[in-house]
This record gives sequence, C-alpha cells and structure tokens, in this order.
Amino acid sequence: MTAVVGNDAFTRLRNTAGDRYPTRVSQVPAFIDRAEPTVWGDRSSAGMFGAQELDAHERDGFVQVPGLLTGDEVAAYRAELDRLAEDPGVRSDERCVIEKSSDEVRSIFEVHRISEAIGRLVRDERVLSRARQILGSDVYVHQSRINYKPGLGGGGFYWHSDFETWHAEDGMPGPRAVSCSISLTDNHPFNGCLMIMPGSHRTFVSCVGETPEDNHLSSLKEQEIGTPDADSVTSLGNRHGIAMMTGDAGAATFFDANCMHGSGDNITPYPRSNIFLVFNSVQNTCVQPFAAPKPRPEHIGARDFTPVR
Ligand code: 6CS
Ligand code: FE
Repeated sequence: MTAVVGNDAFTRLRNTAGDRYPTRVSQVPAFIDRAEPTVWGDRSSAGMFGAQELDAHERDGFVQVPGLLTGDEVAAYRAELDRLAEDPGVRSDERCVIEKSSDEVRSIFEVHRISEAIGRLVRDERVLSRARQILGSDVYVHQSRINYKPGLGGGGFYWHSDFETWHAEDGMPGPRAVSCSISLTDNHPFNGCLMIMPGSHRTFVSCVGETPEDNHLSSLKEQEIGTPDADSVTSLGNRHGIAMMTGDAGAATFFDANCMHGSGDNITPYPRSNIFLVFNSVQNTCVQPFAAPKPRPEHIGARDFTPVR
C-alpha cells in the first residue's frame, strides 16, 4: 500500500499504510516492539545448528560458530580478498567502496557474483543450512560484501540496525533476514571487532530524519541517516549491555537483521577482514522502499529473489 507524502523537498510515493516499522518519517524517535519471531524454523529442522544454538539465537539475536572455515580455507579466501582488492577492474567498479580518509578499499559489494569462490560459500551447507534453519524457508542473498577494515586506520561502523536501512531504503517488509559474517582474520577486542547488544533485536528503533537522494553513495562510507539517536542507543546499551564478537579467523557470526550493532575504527596494525552474506526469506521479498525515493541499486539490495539451492 502506498500513500502520498508531501514535503518541501519533493513529493513522493511512500509505503506507509500498515507499516509496522515506520522510520525516517518523524523528528521524534520511538521504540517499537518486534512482532515477529527470530528463529522461524522449528528446532528439529535439518541443518548444522543444534536446538540450543537456535534457542541462543532467539534469545540474544546472534550465534557464533567457531571454525566454520578450516585454516586452509581461511588462507585461500584471504588470498582471494587480496586479489580482488588489487584488481583494477574491481577497484573502478561501482560495487567497490573506498575509505573516506584514505584510498584503501573499504568494501566490495555483490561479491558472491564477482568471485566464484565466494559464490560457492553462499551454497555451502555450513552457511546455507544454518540460514535456512533460522529463517524457516528457502532463502536468497539480499546483499553480500567483503569488509576489509585494514589496520592503521580502517574505519568503523556507527551503531545501527541493518533492518532499519533495508526496510527504509530497500523495501524489506519484516525482520526475517539473517547475516553471516565470516572472519578471515583474528578478531581481538582491539582491532575493530563487531559489537552487538544482545537482545536488542526485539526492539526496533524508529530513526529521525529523512533519506536523502542517493544516500548509499555516502552511507556506505559513513552512515548518518538511519542511525539511532543518542538517548535510544544509551537506553538500549543500559538495558542489554554489549557483546564483542572476538575469536579466531574462520569463525562465523550469524546475527539477526534487527540487532543493534556497530564496530570501532581499527588503529592497530592488524587488519580485521570478513565476508558478509545476508540471507532473506523468500517469504519476505522486498517491495518499494518504506522511506526512500527509490530502491538502492541491485548490487546493494537484490531484487532477484531466486532461492539459493
Ligand atoms: O547499507 C547497508 O545495507 C548496510 N550498511 C550500513 C553502513 N548500514 C546499514 C547496513 O548495515
Ligand atoms: Fe550492519
């Protein structure tokens, strides 16, 4: 359903009627309770997660899997990351994002289509069976990326919920998506590891402001709109605390689309690189954006909903 919303910048179509998770439509932030479950499959569904891990995911909004990749695989994927970052064709591609304050590669998007090896990872049972168990359906890739976060100045990501952006800018109806972040370097507390507020996935923070046109051109270097206000972050932080996703290279973290999460800059000499795969349920395919003039490009938010087999 769409409603016409007028404002001084331009009038546009918006998907507001019946939207359970309105965001970027008001100057007043708000907490909205999540209606949907986090684990959609039943606890005995086939896959590599045990019932206890699925319970932990429901409770905390994330689960860590140490050693998802072997040491040899980590070495091979790191070589692949180096190869991609040095490829001039990839560097000049719109899917490549350069750091704001250096000319190092920050992220490469749609990387499962650029790299055959990463494409295989999407279909790997260690990843796919777990995503399917959580989402309780067939799944497709909504987004894939490499985050390089080099040492000596790799930039962090301020607190945010991915679902807030995917809902506002990509038209994802509900929080029935899961991210799988696979570390290719050791994650210490000091090299910019992922931080998650456990249990925050049950609260949606409606953010203030309005999405500017072509927001993705700046938001992927440093997100501004769609980040929660200071009081909301403080209150969620006090309520839930903060967990750090430390661990050896090869570990994976599966986390819910609505987790409040972020990471600091990396001023250590040790890089913190990962492969990031986002699976969405085929029963939650994207519609028109809920708070943006038009959907983001396909390489950031997929519009091809073919299930991964
Ligand atoms: O834009 C995205 O899809 C992802 N990137 C950022 C910086 N925030 C939201 C989401 O995680
Ligand atoms: Fe994120």
